[in-house]
Amino acid sequence: MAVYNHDSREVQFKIVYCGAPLSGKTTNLIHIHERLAPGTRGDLVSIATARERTLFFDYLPVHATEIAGYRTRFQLYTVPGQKVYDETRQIVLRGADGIVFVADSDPERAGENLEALEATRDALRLLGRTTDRLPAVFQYNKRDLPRAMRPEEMDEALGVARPSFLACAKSGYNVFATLDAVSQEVLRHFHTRRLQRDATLPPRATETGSRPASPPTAAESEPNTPALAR
Ligand SMILES: Nc1nc2c(ncn2[C@@H]2O[C@H](COP(=O)(O)OP(=O)(O)O)[C@@H](O)[C@H]2O)c(=O)[nH]1
Ligand SMILES: [Mg+2]
Repeated sequence: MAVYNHDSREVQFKIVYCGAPLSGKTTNLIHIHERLAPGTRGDLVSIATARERTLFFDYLPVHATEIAGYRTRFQLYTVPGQKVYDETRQIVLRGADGIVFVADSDPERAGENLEALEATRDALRLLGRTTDRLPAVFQYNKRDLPRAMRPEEMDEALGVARPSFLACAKSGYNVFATLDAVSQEVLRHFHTRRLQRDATLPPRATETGSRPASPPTAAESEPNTPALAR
């Protein structure tokens, strides 16, 4: 959930990259890290095994623009796709404000995509989140593969009814478009919730004109944009 720090005037959002093992989640974060100016991002923290598989998670903080006088920071995480890391996935997904689901366009990975999508939904459900309301963006990665599945086939296989980004994380194609889309959706949701909340509350004597409204409570933070809906 969005975290406010009134002292440092920062608001933080957590975006989690999910998807099948080896679908390209870490590659997305590596590209983002490489392309952003050092002043706008922190270090990429990757905890991987010797064979470069993500063991725990990857983490990359990204500073964005100011919203209502607050510096906005996006915390990007990846979760390991392997089934054995169910518990880790759960921990990383806790408090997520938005999801990027990275699907592998390799037809041989179709089953793993679906399995990963189910695992993501299960983890969110266990966290008490309504999965049809969490801002999410689907990225169909590895479009450079000659045998890549057709996007419509992938829509059908994954039950995706909304536009997805066709990407090649290895070259960086549409990596930022994906990040922009999920960030916009998270921000839109956040503002909608704040406006809804402000409309139902009497004005507060302690708030000045330039100070944003106080943060939504956890219960109020459930996004209302359809996303991971079946
Ligand atoms: N052909 C191709 N390979 C990719 C692409 N993106 C990632 N990969 C490769 O897929 C493998 C797994 O990527 P990685 O980011 O570690 O996957 P993760 O397990 O989802 O974090 C690596 O060898 C990447 O180089 C892509 O767009 N096209
Ligand atoms: Mg990884």
